[in-house]
Amino acid sequence: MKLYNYFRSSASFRVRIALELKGLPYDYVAVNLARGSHHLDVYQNLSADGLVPLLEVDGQRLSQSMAIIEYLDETLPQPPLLPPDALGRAQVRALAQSVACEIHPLNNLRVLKYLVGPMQQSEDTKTTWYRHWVRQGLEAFERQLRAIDATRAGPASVYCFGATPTLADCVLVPQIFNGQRFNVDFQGLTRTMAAFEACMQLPAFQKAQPSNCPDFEP
Ligand SMILES: N[C@@H](CCC(=O)N[C@@H](CS)C(=O)NCC(=O)O)C(=O)O
Repeated sequence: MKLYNYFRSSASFRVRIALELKGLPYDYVAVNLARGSHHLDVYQNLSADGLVPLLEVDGQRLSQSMAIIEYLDETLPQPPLLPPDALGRAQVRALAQSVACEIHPLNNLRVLKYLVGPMQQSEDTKTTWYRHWVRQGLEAFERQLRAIDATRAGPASVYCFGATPTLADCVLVPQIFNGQRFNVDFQGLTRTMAAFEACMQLPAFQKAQPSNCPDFEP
């Protein structure tokens, strides 16, 4: 398996976590987004959308981090990243999508570059934009976690959902790392940050983090 990715990319980080949780070895192919390597023909010829991550597996190329993670979960079911019941799966997917579909698209590299480039906004405006959408999105995430906790049977959750990490944790943790880079205020997001801290105790999350990537640059 070959993962085209970038140490700082949140969507890539999601897949690296899932690969580590599954114990799957992979070749790390760095695509330097900061230097625009994803715009080069060599990468555009591989990737239809020119984004990372891209997973090459069994002669196929898969894009979109959540689709990749679900593929990994279906083809190597242990340890599971989705609950066994339909309701639980819907709740975990909703949590993951709250970050991946509501927060991340407003704040990824091309959107921020467009703000300060063609839209001629200042770096300060860009940062205000970033912090606003991340904070607002994480407040919704916090409410979602609490609402699920209130109705979920069994012992209190350690992670986003239950006693083992799920797809929701694979998506949350990179968003928190990203928010930390922009000094987002996490005050009051106690349930969310408790899940984040619990994840970061696990070797899989530690190994997948940006500072442990071969292309890491401080
Ligand atoms: N929804 C996609 C998002 C992919 C994406 O936007 N990746 C970012 C890095 S986190 C990227 O390649 N950005 C390049 C750019 O914005 O120019 C996924 O989950 O894989």
